[in-house]
Amino acid sequence: MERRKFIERSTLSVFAAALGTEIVFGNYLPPGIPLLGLQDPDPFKMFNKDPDMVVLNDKPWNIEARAHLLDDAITPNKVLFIRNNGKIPENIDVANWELRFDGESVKNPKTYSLQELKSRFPHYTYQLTLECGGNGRSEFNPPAKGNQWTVGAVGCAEWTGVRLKDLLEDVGYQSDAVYIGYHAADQHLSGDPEKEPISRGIPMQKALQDETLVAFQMNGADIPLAHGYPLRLVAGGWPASVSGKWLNRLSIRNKVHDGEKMGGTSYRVPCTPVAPGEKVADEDMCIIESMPVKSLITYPKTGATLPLGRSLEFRGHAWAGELEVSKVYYSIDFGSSWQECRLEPPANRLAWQRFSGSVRFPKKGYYELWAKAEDSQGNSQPMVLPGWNPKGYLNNACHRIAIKIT
Ligand SMILES: Nc1nc2c(c(=O)[nH]1)N[C@H]1C(S)=C(S)[C@@H](COP(=O)(O)O)O[C@H]1N2
Ligand SMILES: [Mo]
Repeated sequence: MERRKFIERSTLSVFAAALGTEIVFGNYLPPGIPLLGLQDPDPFKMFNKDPDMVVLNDKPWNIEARAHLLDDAITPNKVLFIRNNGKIPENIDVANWELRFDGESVKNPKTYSLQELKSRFPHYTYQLTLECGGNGRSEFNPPAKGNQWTVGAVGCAEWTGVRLKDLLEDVGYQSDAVYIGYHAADQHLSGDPEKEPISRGIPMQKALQDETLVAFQMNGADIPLAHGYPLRLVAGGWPASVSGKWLNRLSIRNKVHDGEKMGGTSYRVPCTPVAPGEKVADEDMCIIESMPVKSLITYPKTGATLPLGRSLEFRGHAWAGELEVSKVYYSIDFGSSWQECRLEPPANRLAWQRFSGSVRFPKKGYYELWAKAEDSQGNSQPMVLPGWNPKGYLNNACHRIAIKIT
């Protein structure tokens, strides 16, 4: 029998990981037959996620973390949020997976096999912060349609792959190239094969950064299925929607990429602030690029109690899109006074940074611990909601947790 007729081993191992056990006769599974077990109604088991995560939508799957789950420096798969616009591809034939380069500005269209990508180009590993542009959407008023993310659509996993710039150099492109658009193997919810759930991208200068990867590993193993197996674009510091999962084609464009969810109110905000609820003309909307400065208290969990006289050791992460975080402050008096936290440098550019502090409370009672980060250009997180926008993007308001001193 031809080997081709069977599902590739490494695909099986990803499915096996998702199912939490070996697929005993997996070698005999013909391609095109989806595994029943992958339609498991228990999303936590199916995606190998912590049961403390919160499902916001099941068609498509959208699952967020809670602040205290995100305490690790490198976000493990168990707690990394899932944001899907369409259906996760089910019949991944990794042996025949290809990445094609095309577009108006490509010198000559070129296709690489996954194997070629891995063997022909040097590998790089970076910790990269990916935050959904809609993280924090639930707080906007008037409310914005879409997944009602609170604070957990962010993570900083370790990604390994080849540099997009190395691939672009190898492919060759004309001097009029301005944008890279991605295309992927996930399917539109309507089932219409002509429609793409999402096809976004990045300008050339972001594509050519050292840290912009075409990745095949997350946290030292094959990328989990829900996060883009077997190949993913990863461009840290920008809305995670530009990091195309299940990547199979990159278009080198001579204009701003016009794929699905590049226009209208998708991942675009008013170029200048507007009043909440105001209608905004299409030409006054700008594409979101670098994400704004933000922080998250990951320890303790909100609602923690502590005896009077003990100091609270707290910690979290701060990030600032393309920039570095220069300071993080905390307050226990509702922002009336602020103290500086300890702050560590990032593991590499575009990785989030650990902050920590130690605080004593003056008497028994209810307190809130607030955190506020500032980036290297002096931009600071707002205390309350930042500028309203039609789809509720870019909420980088201060994070706060409740503490009771007994
Ligand atoms: N092919 C594809 N890529 C995609 C998406 C998608 O639906 N399909 N969602 C995007 C969005 S909006 C976000 S926020 C991130 C989420 O990545 P994660 O699910 O690995 O956390 O993937 C991006 N890449
Ligand atoms: Mo997103």
